[in-house]
Amino acid sequence: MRFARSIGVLVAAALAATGTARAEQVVKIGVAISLTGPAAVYGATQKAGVLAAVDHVNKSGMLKGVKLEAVIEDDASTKEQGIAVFQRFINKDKVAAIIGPTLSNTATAADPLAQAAKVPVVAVSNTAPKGITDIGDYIWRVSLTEFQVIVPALQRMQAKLGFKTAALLYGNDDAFTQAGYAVMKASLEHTGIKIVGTQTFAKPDRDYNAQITALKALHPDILMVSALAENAAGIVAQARQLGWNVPIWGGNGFNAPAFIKNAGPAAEGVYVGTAWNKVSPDKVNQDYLAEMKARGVDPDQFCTQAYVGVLAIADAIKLEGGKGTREAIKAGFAKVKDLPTPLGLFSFLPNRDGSHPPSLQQVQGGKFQIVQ
Ligand code: 1QQ
Repeated sequence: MRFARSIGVLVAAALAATGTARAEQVVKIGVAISLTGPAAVYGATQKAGVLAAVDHVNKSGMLKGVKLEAVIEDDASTKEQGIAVFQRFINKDKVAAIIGPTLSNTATAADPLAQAAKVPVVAVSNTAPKGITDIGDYIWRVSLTEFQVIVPALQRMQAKLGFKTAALLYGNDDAFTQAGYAVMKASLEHTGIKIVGTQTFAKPDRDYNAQITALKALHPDILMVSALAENAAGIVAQARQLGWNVPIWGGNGFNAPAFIKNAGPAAEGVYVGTAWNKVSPDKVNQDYLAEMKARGVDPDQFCTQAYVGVLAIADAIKLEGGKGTREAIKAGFAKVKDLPTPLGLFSFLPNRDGSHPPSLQQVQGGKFQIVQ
């Protein structure tokens, strides 16, 4: 008894001396991602990226006295559920920052709530150039826009294929697929490439034969497609079934390995601009790949961008001297510059969009391979 008491006193004294008796500050991050609905293929891998990054940051000791905690909720790929999840994060969980939502379409509806409540948001997969970060000064993004990826990719694609004409096919019921189409159209026109035909579809569509047949008859040198992964797989499979062997170049929706799986052999040769050079020999990227392998995760671009979203929040907290409040994180974001990440050196631009080098990849042997 006496011994136990004196041990207790000793322990208390030791804790007081080292300061470890003080509770760790837990910084909650709300993660609104699509675990169901048409964007679920992206959400599953985003979740793996967030969880890995939270572990990475917490184990690294880079945020002394601060522990990150992810609160993950399904935005169901819809505006309505995105809004409901944001409301919960803002008012009930009282998170310090929000990552997500998965789709630009959802972000256009949910982000204004965070802006009004002054809760910083980091988009990790929204690529519509307009209507995201311009919502306001609390909205930031890690994901490169379609403009940032497609414009440099177009130069490389043209150098490779030397095409002079193009046909366009896009989803007309989604903020991202519409924005991707607008970027494709503008950059083709700017480069002097003739757009010989344009067709549309909607998310619930599964039969694209009429659109493909119409475009095929125009004999374009290339087909550019702005679609989410599920539609993308159907479009590519049906184009090849119709015997159309035109080079196909997809927008960001194609970046999910699920696209390759669902399209099968028809996916071979398809080009996609990407934000992540997965074969980059850079040490940060190689360490990340090893870390993910140890977790049993085969990361894709979306996983990596979600991981970097957490790194950006952690860096913002560090830059604000370990403060994990909403205001501190927002202020810290403005100082994030040349942060070493698996995406390369990452900075936020003055308009709160992200900046780092983009890449181009092609499906070869059933996998995305970086075009060197
Ligand atoms: C967006 C996208 C999707 C294709 C991926 C989540 O880029 O909605 O902006």
